[in-house]
Amino acid sequence: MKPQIAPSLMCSDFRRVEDEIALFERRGLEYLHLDIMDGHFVPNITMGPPIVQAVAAMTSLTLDMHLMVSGPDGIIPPLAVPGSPIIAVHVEANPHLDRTLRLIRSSGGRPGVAINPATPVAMLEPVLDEVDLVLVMTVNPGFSGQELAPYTVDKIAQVKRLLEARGRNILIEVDGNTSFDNIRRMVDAGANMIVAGTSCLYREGIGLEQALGELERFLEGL
Ligand code: S6P
Ligand code: MG
Repeated sequence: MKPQIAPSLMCSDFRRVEDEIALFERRGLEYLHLDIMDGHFVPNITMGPPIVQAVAAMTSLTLDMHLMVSGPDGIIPPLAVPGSPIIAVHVEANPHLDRTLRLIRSSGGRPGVAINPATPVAMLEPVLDEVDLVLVMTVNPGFSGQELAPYTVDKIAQVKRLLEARGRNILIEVDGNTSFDNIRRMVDAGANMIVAGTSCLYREGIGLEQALGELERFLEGL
């Protein structure tokens, strides 16, 4: 199956964000990736519940929320939006990961777990049967436009093997420097959902619609 494209909203041109989201809908995309940062777990701040709610009100795309937030439980209820959103939390951000995943499920979300480049995949093992998505960070979270941490591609393959051993066919999302060359290796390793940021979709000197067409054709040719 063709990998899913999840455009990263933090890379959008906020002067025309509604038009950009409408383009994704017209082209039949299913997901929109929202990066939620707290200035503590990562050294940047992006958006919180009011913006997430405003985006939810303007689209029928499934929101794919990536929480880069220390101790995220308090922010999960205000992120409840219609349409079974994905809410992925970092394994490093919380000593009570199981509780958080249950809270996401009981708030109407689909729980996901995210992992930083330098965190071993073994940290995910206990919760692999509890989540609908694994998010493998291939850059250090916090910013777009960064270099790939090359050793993370093998972590995608490790996650894929662990899931296969459990007979679980869930989303394996990859986030960070998803250039065309890197996407090829990431998909070969097992990724089936690509966060599309500045490396493949929101590119300098090329319109969003044209870039999306190129990305779609590239994925079809894989
Ligand atoms: C980074 C965030 C990502 C970025 C995306 C940007 O912390 O989680 O979702 O928005 O990585 O992509 P690129 O191609 O600019 O690295
Ligand atoms: Mg992200």
